[in-house]
Amino acid sequence: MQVLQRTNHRQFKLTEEDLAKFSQDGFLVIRNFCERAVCEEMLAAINSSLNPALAPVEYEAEVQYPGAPESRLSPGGDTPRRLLNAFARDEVFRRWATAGQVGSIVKSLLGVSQVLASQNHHNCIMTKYPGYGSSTGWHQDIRYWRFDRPDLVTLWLALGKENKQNGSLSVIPGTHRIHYDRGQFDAAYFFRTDLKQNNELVKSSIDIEMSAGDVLFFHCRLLHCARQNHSDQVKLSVVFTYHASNNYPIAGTRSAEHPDIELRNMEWR
Ligand SMILES: O=C(O)CCC(=O)C(=O)O
Repeated sequence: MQVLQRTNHRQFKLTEEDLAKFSQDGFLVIRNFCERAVCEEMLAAINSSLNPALAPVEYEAEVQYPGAPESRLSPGGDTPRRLLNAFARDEVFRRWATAGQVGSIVKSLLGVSQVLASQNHHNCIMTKYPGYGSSTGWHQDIRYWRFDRPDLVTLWLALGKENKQNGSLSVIPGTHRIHYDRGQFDAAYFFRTDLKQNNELVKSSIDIEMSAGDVLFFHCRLLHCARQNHSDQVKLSVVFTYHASNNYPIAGTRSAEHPDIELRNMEWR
């Protein structure tokens, strides 16, 4: 697995080898990218958004993934899956999502000179609760996104431990480069695990274990999934998505609903 250690933000620069690995595998993990103090600031902001859960919230009962409560009225029906609109929730998320250090990495990964952050996709805090937090089947994030080109990068920041026990992500390296037939996905665009051809690919999946401050950058076509949370603590991750400024969202779709956000030439703290 591609794993880098942060040394100094100002000097942080991906090497040719890192870029070749990302282009090959479709993801990149950087350890200790976000300082503890900034993670703590985000956790404080999340706590005040969770008790009570401040709208807009997506509930587990709404997604109906395996393990989710049957309805909002069932036991666990009020379990949040995502605190939506992280941009508008607290200044710390805006600072983080639009920071120069993030921008320079995303630009290198996409091979472009200017990138924008989307308010319409991800832009959320993933809240995976024990008990009622559901698992998410194999999928590509691009499935519901509409852009000129299927070339976006997501930044996933762990605010605590993410491992098999508490519902970490798994990815299948290289799957962002494959052309798929529509029939390899079900009606909801999940990758069908009843097909031998698909299962051959799933066999090469790897688990992404992370600690607070680690980040995962991944391509919007990369197949990934996540387990349920079998620990006794909620798992919290901050997730934003980026695209080249000349990769336009298709007008009239959800991808174009709110304006994209320019990145700054400043650090997050
Ligand atoms: O944490 C999860 O269950 C999966 C999240 C995810 O892959 C997504 O929202 O696209």
